[in-house]
Amino acid sequence: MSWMDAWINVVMIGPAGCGKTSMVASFGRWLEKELGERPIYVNLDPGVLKLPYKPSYDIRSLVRVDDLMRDTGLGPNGAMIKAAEIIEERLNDVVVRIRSINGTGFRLIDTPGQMELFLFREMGPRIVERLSEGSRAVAVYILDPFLASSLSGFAVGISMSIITRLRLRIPVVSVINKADLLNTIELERMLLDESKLVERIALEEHGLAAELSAKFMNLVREYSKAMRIVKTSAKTGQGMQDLYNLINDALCECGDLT
Ligand SMILES: Nc1nc2c(ncn2[C@@H]2O[C@H](COP(=O)(O)OP(=O)(O)OP(=O)(O)O)[C@@H](O)[C@H]2O)c(=O)[nH]1
Ligand SMILES: [Mg+2]
Repeated sequence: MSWMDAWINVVMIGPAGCGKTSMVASFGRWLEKELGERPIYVNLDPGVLKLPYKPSYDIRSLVRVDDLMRDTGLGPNGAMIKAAEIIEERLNDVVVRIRSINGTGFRLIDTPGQMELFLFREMGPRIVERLSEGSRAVAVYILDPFLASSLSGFAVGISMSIITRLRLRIPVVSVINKADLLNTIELERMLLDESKLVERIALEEHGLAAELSAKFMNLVREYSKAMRIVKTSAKTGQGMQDLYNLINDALCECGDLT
């Protein structure tokens, strides 16, 4: 294997507070302990205050949201956008620094709390494209566990993972995190059984919402045939082997999960 093939970039993405940072730490620890891997950790969130892992590259060496708020008087959202602009201006430098870190194996990438800054601006797609050159990459879309506890919410979560696929142009796997906290509905079973799905939608939704949910779930089911979703807990470590398998499958030449 040449150094060019050496990295597997794993980009953690999902809505604010879904557990991206915790997942980077938890999955990294699992890789170290169970597989003897030596992953490197990359923080791309300029707004985070405390990290539960030791980053080999930290975007806060370039820009910090708290400093920007103090120095410019901007509020948290304005400062976040300003930070994204600064990162975009220096993007080449950021990529060169990350690529210069020696090693092989997993590069675990933590992304900003506000997912739209990473996905809908140029920052995310461009960084991912540059880090993927000569390496492999997969995004882990972390579904909001509260959304995933209803069918319509689950459909919204899955649609975001499809948008992630479209924007980052790499395979995406989905997990429902915080499994230790919530009773997520039996999604897998329901996705496979249309009559149960229709029954459930009728129970949860009414009128136009029911009609829309049913149509949307059909779309979701089409995708879900090729997409396994696992439940994880970044807190207890539950589901890390499943996540590893999912990532492996997504990277396997025989199948692109999305
Ligand atoms: N119970 C439980 N709590 C979790 C889990 N994963 C994360 N948390 C908690 O959820 C909160 C947010 O976790 P983070 O890892 O900071 O989430 P994030 O997506 O990085 O958050 P932002 O970057 O601020 O958007 C923290 O209080 C975590 O301790 C989990 O699997 N179970
Ligand atoms: Mg975070």
